[in-house]
Amino acid sequence: MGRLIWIVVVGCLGFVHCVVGQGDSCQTNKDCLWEKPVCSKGMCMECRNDSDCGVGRSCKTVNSSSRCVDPSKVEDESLTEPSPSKDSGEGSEPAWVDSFAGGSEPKVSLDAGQEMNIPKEPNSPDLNRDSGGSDSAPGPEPSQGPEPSEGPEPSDCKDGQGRACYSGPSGTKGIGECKGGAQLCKQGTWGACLGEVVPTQEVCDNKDNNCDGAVDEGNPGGGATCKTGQFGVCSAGKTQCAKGKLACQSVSKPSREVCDGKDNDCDGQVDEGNPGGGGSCSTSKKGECKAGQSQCSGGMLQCVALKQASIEVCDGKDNDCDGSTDEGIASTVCYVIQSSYCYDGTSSCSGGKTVCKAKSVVTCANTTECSKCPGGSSNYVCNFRIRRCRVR
Ligand SMILES: [Ca+2]
Ligand SMILES: [Ca+2]
Ligand SMILES: [Ca+2]
Ligand SMILES: [Ca+2]
Repeated sequence: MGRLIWIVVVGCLGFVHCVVGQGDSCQTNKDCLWEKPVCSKGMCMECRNDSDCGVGRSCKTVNSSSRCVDPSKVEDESLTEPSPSKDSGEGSEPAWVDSFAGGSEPKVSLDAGQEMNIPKEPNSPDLNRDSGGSDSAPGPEPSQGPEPSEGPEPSDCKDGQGRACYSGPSGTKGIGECKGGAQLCKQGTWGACLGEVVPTQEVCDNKDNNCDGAVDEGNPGGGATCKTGQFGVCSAGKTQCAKGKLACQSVSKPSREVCDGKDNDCDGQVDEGNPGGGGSCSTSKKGECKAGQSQCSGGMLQCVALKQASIEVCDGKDNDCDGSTDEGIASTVCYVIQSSYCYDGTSSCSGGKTVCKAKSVVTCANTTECSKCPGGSSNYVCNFRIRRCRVR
């Protein structure tokens, strides 16, 4: 009798409705648990044959008590009468409910042929840890068990059963980082899908995170402004995902130097070599200051005068760049030969040349006094009779 009580008490631990005796109140079979699945005359009764137990279970009689059991889980009678647990926790299940209880971590075959470990759930009971047992051992009060308002949902799997699983979008499994996992059946429902990898946002890691078949597409994490460390226009860069890492890539490549105030060829020098310049041009100035050459300056081609303004001299040019040629040149005393005699006079600038206009004949007492005349004294003789410097 004690053995029967123990069966009933322990059998009740993992189930919602349980009373000692032949059944609980019911209206239809749906109100009854599968252990006593038959609603008869308003009470849940023990099974009479396998058909009362539904698919996958059979009606087994142990010690004059009939119950629905999973034949694959029942190896001997000791499993139907589990030893009392040292823990008196609520919701404890007989060992034959959870085929993994007390065992090592199960391995479930995956789609790809690989194996993964499925860790046992932390609350899994282990009623087999003690082989002793006593009829008088007190079990938990049935009334302390969970009391859901409805009976368990119809089982959609067999406890202990494993299967491959994947919750990501179709077409992504096996692509990139995505892979399937495995799940276990527990208490008639499938558990979480363990080990699966579903699509995530693409990041720069040389992997296909979103499982679209492309690795690091769309420059993930890139596009920010950065400095490349190079000179000139090659300095400005944007972060770019390359080979799984963000690097600063130059926005502009080196090009031929042009006059723009920038270092186009990225050699550290701006507008070097007078790019685009060197041609002849005219400045806005006058006279000698008008002729110029194009010069790259300040990022622009400018016409720079070849000559600067200078003192006006008699050369037919506008040396001081004021728009007037040979103007304002002072007259000086000069000497000139006229009719073979030396004359002094005053200078003037005409046609870009200094001309000496004879004024009066140079007189002399000796030849030495003719030295100031054009060509010097050796070019003259002093005519003592008329006292004039006459060309030899
Ligand atoms: Ca991708
Ligand atoms: Ca340069
Ligand atoms: Ca430049
Ligand atoms: Ca001049």
